Amino acid sequence: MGTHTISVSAEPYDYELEQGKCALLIIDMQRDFLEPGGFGELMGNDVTQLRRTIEPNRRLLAAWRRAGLLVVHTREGHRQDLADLPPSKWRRGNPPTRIGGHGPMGRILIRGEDGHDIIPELYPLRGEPIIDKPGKGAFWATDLHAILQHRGIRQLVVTGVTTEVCVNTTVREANDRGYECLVLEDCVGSYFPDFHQVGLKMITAQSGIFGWVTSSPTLIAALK
Ligand code: TIU
Repeated sequence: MGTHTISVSAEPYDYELEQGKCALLIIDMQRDFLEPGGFGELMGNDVTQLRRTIEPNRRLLAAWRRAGLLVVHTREGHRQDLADLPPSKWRRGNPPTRIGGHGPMGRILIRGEDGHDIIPELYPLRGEPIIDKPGKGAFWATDLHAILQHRGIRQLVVTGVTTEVCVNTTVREANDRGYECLVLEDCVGSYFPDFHQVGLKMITAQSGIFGWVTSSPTLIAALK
C-alpha cells in the first residue's frame, strides 16, 4: 500500500489516486432500494435501473479488497422508535406506505429490518465500517468524517444509489469537508436515466466543481 500514486483516466481530467489516502464509499446498496417489493418499488420506481449497478460494484469491490484498501458502506434508515425521522420526511409524497410502515421485507427503512440491510451481492466483510445515516448525505448526523480522519483518508471513490439523491448529496458534503471524490458512472444509478446523466454532469462541470467521473473497468485496470 504505502503512498503509491496511480493515475486514472477520468472526466474532466486524469485523477491521481493516492493509495493509503483513499477509501471506497458505497452508498445505500440496500434491499429496500434495489429489490422488487422494497420501498423504492412501492414508491412506483423501476428497480431495474438500479440493479444494473450490482455486477460492476461486485467486481470493483473484489478488486478494491484485493488491493487491501479501505471500504466503507452506508445505509439510509431510522431508529425503530422513529425518533430521528423528521416529520417532513415521513409525510413527503403522501405515500400509501411510509417509512416505519410494514412492507414485504419488514418495517420500511428501519435499522435491523431485512429490507434496510445491504444486498447480499455486496455484503460488508467484518472490519469494514457501516455508516447508518438518517439523511441523504452520508456525513450529516453520522461519524463518517471522524472515521475517515482517523485513517488519514482524503480521497473517496464513490458508488451506489441513487446518482442524483444520496450520491450527489454525499459528494457535495464531502467536497465542502476537503475530500476529493471520484465517482464511477457504471457503479451509480438512478430510477431516472436522465437524472443519472445530469447528476454526473453536475459533478464534472466547471472543471470538476464537485469531483471526477470515470468507469469501474478503468479504475480496476489502473489498480492492477
Ligand atoms: N439512497 C438514496 O438515494 N435514497 C433515496 O431516497 N433515493 C431516491 O432516489 N429516492
